[in-house]
Amino acid sequence: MSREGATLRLDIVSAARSEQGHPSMLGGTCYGATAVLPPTDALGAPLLRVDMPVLEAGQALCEVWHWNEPMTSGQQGNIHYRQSDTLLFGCLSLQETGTPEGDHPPLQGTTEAAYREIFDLLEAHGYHAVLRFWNYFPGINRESHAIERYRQFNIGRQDAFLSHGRSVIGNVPAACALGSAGGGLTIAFLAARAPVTGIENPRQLSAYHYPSQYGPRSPTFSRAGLVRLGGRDMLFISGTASIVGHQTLHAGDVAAQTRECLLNIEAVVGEANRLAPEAGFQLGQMAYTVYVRHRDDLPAVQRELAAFVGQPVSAVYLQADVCRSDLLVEIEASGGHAFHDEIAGER
Ligand code: 3EB
Repeated sequence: MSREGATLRLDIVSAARSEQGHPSMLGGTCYGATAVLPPTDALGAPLLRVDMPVLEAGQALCEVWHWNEPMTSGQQGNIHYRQSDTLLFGCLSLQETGTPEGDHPPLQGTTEAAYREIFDLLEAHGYHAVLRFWNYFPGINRESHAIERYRQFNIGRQDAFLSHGRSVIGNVPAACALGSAGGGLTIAFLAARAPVTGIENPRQLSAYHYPSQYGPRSPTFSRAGLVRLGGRDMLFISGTASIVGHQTLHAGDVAAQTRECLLNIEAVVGEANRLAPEAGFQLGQMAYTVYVRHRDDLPAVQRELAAFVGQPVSAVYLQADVCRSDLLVEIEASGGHAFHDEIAGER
């Protein structure tokens, strides 16, 4: 059990500040041009480096998780990680390598290898439940071997879940998957010893039941993960897009897509509050990461987010490709009671 009163906090800092480190740093993700990102293991806390333009702020930014329990850091294979008795954050970055036979697309095999390595680590350290996966790789909508790369990724991810005896429907981890500007396959994950409840969205078909028109294997993620940490309920909402049922809505209209995303996030928050009535999750308490396909769409997305959530919104805006070519925006969020106030106090 985590200590009563231990708090998980998300801090948004410049890349330069993240390098100063802090004893409560659990780990995080830095976005920007690779050359200006801090090293992966700055002061022992793992930082995932993602080659992805930061919009609005105009400088590389890091989303850093802080957790006030005693922690230790380590490296196992390709994974850098840091853990307490309660939580483990890890990340890895793999170049895509093909088999000499070349029968499978390289990204599929690299994805499977990455997830197998992650599950090996989590099993060895006794963390069964994953709160969130963050997945980034270049050319997400590009085709090779007669199949779109996002779909190759889905095959490799699902194969790793299956080979580790994990379910690929129902209580699966929350996640996001975005196209970076460059680099290899880069993945971060946050795992807990406490049980995590997968949340689905009543407005959407569960992604793990998507029909085969979106690829031969359905994506393995749930719409959100709910967990109790340090006596508080915390919610981790997956990347959320303008999808109702299983269909993309509002192709070509970024403002309408943003509103639909937010209606989906609102529905997920409603589900979480139904399952944990005492949590009282509110949109205004969440920290948002917003992935915009076209940088010129940023003002419209910001306007819709402010109108829906109210001011001030804690949000990081990034330029990324989204996993269906007709999606223009994807939004993820995390938080819990007092989470946003603590972030606001930090900035
Ligand atoms: C969607 O709802 C949009 O493959 O891990 C969102 C979140 C999306 C996670 C993933 C994909 C993923 O299908 C795309």
